[in-house]
Amino acid sequence: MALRFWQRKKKTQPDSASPPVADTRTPAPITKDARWRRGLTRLRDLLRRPFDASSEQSRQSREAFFSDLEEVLIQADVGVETSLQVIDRLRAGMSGKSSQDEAEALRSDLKRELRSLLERGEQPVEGSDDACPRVILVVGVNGAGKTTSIAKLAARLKKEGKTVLLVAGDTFRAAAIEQLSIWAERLGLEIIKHRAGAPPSAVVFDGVRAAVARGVDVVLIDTAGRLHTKTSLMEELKKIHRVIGREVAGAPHEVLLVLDAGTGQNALSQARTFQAAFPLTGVILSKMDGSAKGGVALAVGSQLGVPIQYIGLGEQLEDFEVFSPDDFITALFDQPTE
Ligand SMILES: Nc1nc2c(ncn2[C@@H]2O[C@H](COP(=O)(O)OP(=O)(O)OP(=O)(O)O)[C@@H](O)[C@H]2O)c(=O)[nH]1
Ligand SMILES: [Mg+2]
Repeated sequence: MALRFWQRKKKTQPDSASPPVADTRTPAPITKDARWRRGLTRLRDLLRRPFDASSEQSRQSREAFFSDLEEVLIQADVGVETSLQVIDRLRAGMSGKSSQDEAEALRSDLKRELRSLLERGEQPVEGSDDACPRVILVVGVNGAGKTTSIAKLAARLKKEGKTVLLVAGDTFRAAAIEQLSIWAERLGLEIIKHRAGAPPSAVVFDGVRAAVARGVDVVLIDTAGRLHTKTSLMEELKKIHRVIGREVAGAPHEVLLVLDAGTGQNALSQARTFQAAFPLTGVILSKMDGSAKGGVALAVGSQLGVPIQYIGLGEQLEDFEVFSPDDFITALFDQPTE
């Protein structure tokens, strides 16, 4: 995946003096595994239901289990078609097997099936990993979590020793510019912004130029989720995309679509609309913590052909992880080890 470049190109330069995250909260640090599990609690509880002892006792047959599971997958917004495919494959895998340790066999087959759905979205992303500046355009519908995800990603990159420039490409609302400015200040990052109402492509132009001039490693461009002008959102985004490409060859190197996990299957139709405008290199699946509909992660993998690159597991800066099918499946099915 494209994000390997951050790991590969680690610099030795130390992080700046004030830690970016410390001022937002001070609880005891929790492990990555615990963060994943906490973020996926609702989906995990839902998926556990067909395996519950009480369901097992009242269940008359294996078919009744499949029917329970089908209901749960659909409820989790995995999508009807994908859910039915999963059930068919499980059914085929179990045929001829004895009923000894049936629940365990089904659980392990289900894990395998769900992991394979996630892995279908994991194809390599095109584009140079070594571009400097690396330009990342962040898009998504209103309220999806774009600005927050940019702050989380910026904090992560800064921690890895990258220099990051933020660009307030959402000029639609003054509050949007203010929101990103507050993050920039908190994280100790530079920001390029214009006044509210200015053309978004103009601030993006200035932002990319500044990034080239200053030699920053990564430019993160925030965008509006809606527009109230005559221009449609997609047309405006296409224009921004073109402006970036004119300033830096091969840019934007990443176009990350933020999808709110809670919007379930609707997230897929949003994604298709954006995909029709320009190629997406990845998805940030936000607000996974608040949703039992996070099954959409499985549908994104299997239906969009775009990898989920990051996952938002809460409102805090550190509640943001590089997406990993293994971590996802472990958090859903395995008992904590600590
Ligand atoms: N629980 C939770 N809340 C999140 C997450 N990501 C974002 N949020 C919250 O979602 C709300 C909207 O987030 P924003 O980042 O402002 O969304 P946006 O896409 O920039 O919104 P617009 O600029 O209005 O289009 C905020 O209250 C965030 O704190 C997440 O992973 N988990
Ligand atoms: Mg925003």
